[in-house]
Amino acid sequence: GRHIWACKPGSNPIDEHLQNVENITAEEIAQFSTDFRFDKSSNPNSADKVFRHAAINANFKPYSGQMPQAENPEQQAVIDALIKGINYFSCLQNDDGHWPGDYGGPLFLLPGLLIAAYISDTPFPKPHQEMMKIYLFNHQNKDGGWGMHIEGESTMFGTVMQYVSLRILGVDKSHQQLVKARAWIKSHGGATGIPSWGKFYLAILNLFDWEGFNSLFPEMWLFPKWLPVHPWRYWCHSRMVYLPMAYCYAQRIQMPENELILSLREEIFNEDFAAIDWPKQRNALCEKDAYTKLSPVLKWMNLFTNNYEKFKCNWLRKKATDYILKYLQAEDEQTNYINIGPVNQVINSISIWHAYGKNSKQFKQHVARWYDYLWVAEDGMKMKGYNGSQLWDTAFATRAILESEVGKLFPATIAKSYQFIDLSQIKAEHATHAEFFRHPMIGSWPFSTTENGWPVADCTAEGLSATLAVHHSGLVKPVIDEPRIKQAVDIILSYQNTDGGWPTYELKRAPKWLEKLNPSEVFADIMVDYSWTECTAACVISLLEIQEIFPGYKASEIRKAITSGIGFILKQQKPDGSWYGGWAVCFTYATWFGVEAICKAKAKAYVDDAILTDSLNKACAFLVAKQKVDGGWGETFESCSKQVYSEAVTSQVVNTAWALLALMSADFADKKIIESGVKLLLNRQTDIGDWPQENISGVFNYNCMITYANYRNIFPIWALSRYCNQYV
Ligand code: LAN
Repeated sequence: GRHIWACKPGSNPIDEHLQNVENITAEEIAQFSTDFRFDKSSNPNSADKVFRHAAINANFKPYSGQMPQAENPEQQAVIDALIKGINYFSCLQNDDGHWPGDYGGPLFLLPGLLIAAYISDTPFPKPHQEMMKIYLFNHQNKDGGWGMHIEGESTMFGTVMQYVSLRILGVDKSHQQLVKARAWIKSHGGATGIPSWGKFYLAILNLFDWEGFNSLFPEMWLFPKWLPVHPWRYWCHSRMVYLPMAYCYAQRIQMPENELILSLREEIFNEDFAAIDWPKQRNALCEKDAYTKLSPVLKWMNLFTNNYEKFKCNWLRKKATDYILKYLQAEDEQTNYINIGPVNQVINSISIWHAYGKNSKQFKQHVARWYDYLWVAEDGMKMKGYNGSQLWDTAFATRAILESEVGKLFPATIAKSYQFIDLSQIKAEHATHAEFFRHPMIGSWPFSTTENGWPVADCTAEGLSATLAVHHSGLVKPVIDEPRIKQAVDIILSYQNTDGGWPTYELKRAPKWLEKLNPSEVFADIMVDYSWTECTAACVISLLEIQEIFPGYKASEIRKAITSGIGFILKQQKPDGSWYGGWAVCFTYATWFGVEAICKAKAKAYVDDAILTDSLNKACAFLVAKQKVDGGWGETFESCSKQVYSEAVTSQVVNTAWALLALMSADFADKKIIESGVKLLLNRQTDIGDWPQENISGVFNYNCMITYANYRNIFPIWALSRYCNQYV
């Protein structure tokens, strides 16, 4: 039979095959659910079975190469597991060298895309729609609602967004699951309490009056640049989302009423829609959604900006709107219409559709890119949190495989990943980069692909470290030459903040108090590109590596950068010895980074050795205290949102690997601790060399989780490599 889901997504999954399928039968849908069973109550995380089955069927061969011999059976078991793990993972590698994988998790992305498709009358092909329905239904919680992300408890944001999506996809309101969802919405106060990002999408759909939405004050784009509140200083993700949002707000973009819209107005509100006092709803918030409180300063400012709407100067408004449109089109062009992320992809699409129409070239280019964000797993079709994690995963995988001699048994894998790393380094600047506040990027690496092209500080560091590891292995002829390596170093240096730490995409451009203007109730720390432990550690580590290879290159500058970077890391360490992780779950992740950087710097005597030793001892003591009786470690996503270590019921292979990597890099004296952790990894490995998909691994802005499907392979492989390298 024809299996529309048996596609193999690659770096650019605008899949001809998938797009040209016009229809899907009920039998095929039933077949999908039989082939790929998904049961949220056993684990809300998909194991990426659809892609992995296709890849295994096409590529898998048991390892039949040379077999290194260890001195004793325990060590042999580790070598065997490592070889099996790399062999399996290699068969998932795409022809271009990267590792595709699920990058879903947040539940507010696909609804946005469906709203863009709906208002612009550009529906997805039928099979996509069916697969999306499967996804939306699959992630409903037992109580009838949906969370912000696949592991989260129900929120108004999650529930209303999925509910509206299912209705747009043609599901009847009498469907049992929708009846339950409606009950959840109504018993939690109705959709007036949806957070501001939800209010925005509902306003677009004509399901919320724009009067019920706090002004985004588009004129702020005309502020003088020196003002600390000028939006050019925002964290790029906030900047690039609030930009098209301000356009939509200025234009009051609104779906015309139709039967569905009229019906939805009755379905999701407790009040009579026509009688709702909209201005009163601006700050209304369901208590299930409340994560950050709107600051009094922001409320006061909203009072002013909301009022301004009545007296606004049309000439100024037009000037601001024109500027915003120009800026968002520059972002379109700079990213080849992929955009920096899934949210501005959707809102730029809506803006461009409004400005130029459905048949415009620009809008069609957006629509073509919608498919870059789609992914199919056994839980259905989702929108990913980025256009992928291609470079990031490839760099980690390369370093993981090459950490021991065993990795040299896989030269073809390394040759391919090196090719991807080579291709992904950014080689040119955009003509408009200065005009639109972009950080210089020649020599940098992005998180996903060059087509997306947004440089990231720690992705540059990982790309560089992976490059050096490949060069050191001697497995391939180096093509990333000295000038390119030095460009990467220059970029890393250019990214250091004055506090000694490294940010994500851009230097910290505004003071911390700007966070007071964070208008989102569901994310924290979104206004400023702060320094982070993980980003700092990655950059420091790559600079330490560069020092070994090019000791003469910018020697004193690099030395200074490393010293202040280590200073930042030390300052971030908690009294219990741990570090908080901002980009993965959570303390084990950042503690791995912190420990690794400090260990590597230790040999250099840049910072007082006693201070470093003390920090490492505390970190190791922390990790040892968190080891579970089965030898593993495990955290839940609540470590991120609550900022306290939240132990998972069962050990997690990914957390275990991070803890082991940290302990081994510190060469922790009690080998039994390390061995029991390694045993857990061996016990959890499947026959074919995979590891199970357990809890969700990634996070952003403290409160939203994101899937890293390849982490369950990369980090166990890395930990086993390190073990082989150090102790076998
Ligand atoms: C990412 C993914 C990668 C991540 C690391 C490189 C791991 C990190 O060390 C630095 C920050 C970065 C680049 C990062 C920032 C925030 C992103 C882009 C994401 C988590 C992927 C999705 C997320 C983005 C903000 C999602 C859209 C949601 C909004 C609130 C705009």
